[in-house]
Amino acid sequence: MSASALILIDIQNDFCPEGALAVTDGDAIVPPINRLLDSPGRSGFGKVVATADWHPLGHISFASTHEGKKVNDRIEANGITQNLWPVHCVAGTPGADFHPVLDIDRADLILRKGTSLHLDSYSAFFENDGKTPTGLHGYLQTCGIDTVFLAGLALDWCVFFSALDALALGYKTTILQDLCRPVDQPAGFSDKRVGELRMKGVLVSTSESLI
Ligand code: VGL
Ligand code: ZN
Repeated sequence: MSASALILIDIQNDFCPEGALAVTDGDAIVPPINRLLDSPGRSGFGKVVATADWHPLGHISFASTHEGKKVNDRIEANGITQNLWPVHCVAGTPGADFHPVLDIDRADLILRKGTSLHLDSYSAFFENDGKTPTGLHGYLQTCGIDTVFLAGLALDWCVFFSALDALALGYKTTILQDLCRPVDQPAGFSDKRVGELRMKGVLVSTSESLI
């Protein structure tokens, strides 16, 4: 028996237009995701998981945390390269809320990540040290899930690293590309990331294949 989960990555106000770390057309994925959640039998997903980027003030990923650094600079901290971002998804702020139109009530599990002050977490499975678990793998295993479909923001960061980890953990992993949007800085970066995913064995598909 195979069971699948839909994992919705970081569909939060700060990643949508007008947000602190706005992804172009980030909000455009919300209506088709709602339609997918509404489709008969929820398209057969055993579980729906929604993640939220959820940072404390002064988080390591914020450029403003590091004197003399600016957005898009990189720092090395504890042997990990950290990209620096604008202040975003601060725990408990409106920017960290899910997009208001997202049908979040359909989620079985809401998982917060990036909650450690000194360690970021792009992936829904492991923090950026590559080994501190978020607990998602245990949840999915306990529920008998062996197949995951990923959608959300941003394709070339949190969706990308979540897909890589899912694959490495042994899940059959598919990205629903029409239900993702990238940061894509510099232009073309996202295509490179998607190419890397394909090469490693992640399937790249669209929501049409499910409905
Ligand atoms: C993300 C940058 C910083 C994401 C989160 O959700 O893709 N990107 N924090
Ligand atoms: Zn973040």
